[in-house]
Amino acid sequence: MKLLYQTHSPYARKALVFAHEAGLANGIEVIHQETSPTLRNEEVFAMNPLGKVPVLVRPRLAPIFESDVICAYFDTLHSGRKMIPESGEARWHALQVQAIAQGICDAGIFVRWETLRRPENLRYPPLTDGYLAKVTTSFDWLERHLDVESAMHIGHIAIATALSWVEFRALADFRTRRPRLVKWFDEFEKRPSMQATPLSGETHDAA
Ligand SMILES: N[C@@H](CCC(=O)N[C@@H](CS)C(=O)NCC(=O)O)C(=O)O
Repeated sequence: MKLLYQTHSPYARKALVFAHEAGLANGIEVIHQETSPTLRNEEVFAMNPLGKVPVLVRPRLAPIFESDVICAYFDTLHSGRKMIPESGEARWHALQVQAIAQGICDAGIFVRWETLRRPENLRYPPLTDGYLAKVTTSFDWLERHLDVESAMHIGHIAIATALSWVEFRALADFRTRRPRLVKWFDEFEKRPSMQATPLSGETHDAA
């Protein structure tokens, strides 16, 4: 299998960390791709009509895109404990936490567009503030609700890769007043799956 990847994408890293945790990483060739809504990447569009990474390219089977779907597929490929709990409240909590992580990254990318990339005269600061508030309110939700004691699940991987990216891009401070979350995150970052997948690089928006 090939994973169309980006070294600065929290979503791509989520899929790759999941693969490491599932013991699948050795069977995956990781191929870096630059993507941007303002710079079309034909190789990625050929596999994913949304033009985004990650994309999992499977021999003789259709490509799979969207990190949630790729992780769900990976979870079917290993014989260990499932990292997406199959039933009960554990399942809904893990998926809820994953959704919060996705929301943090989506809002964070939006903020980067508004603050760094959109021409200055077209920016609208109240929108940036609104999106940043979603990010910081999500940190507070995680401080209260993240199940830091449970066995590792998809939500943990998604949150760790999201927070690591928030820090990498200096988007917002989650460390102040969130000791429970920070303690858990600092421990999680030591895992070999996180150490093997460091973030690096800048987004390329123009040819
Ligand atoms: N919901 C998607 C988000 C993927 C995504 O936004 N990837 C970014 C890289 S961080 C991308 O390829 N963006 C290109 C674009 O928006 O055109 C997922 O979870 O895989």
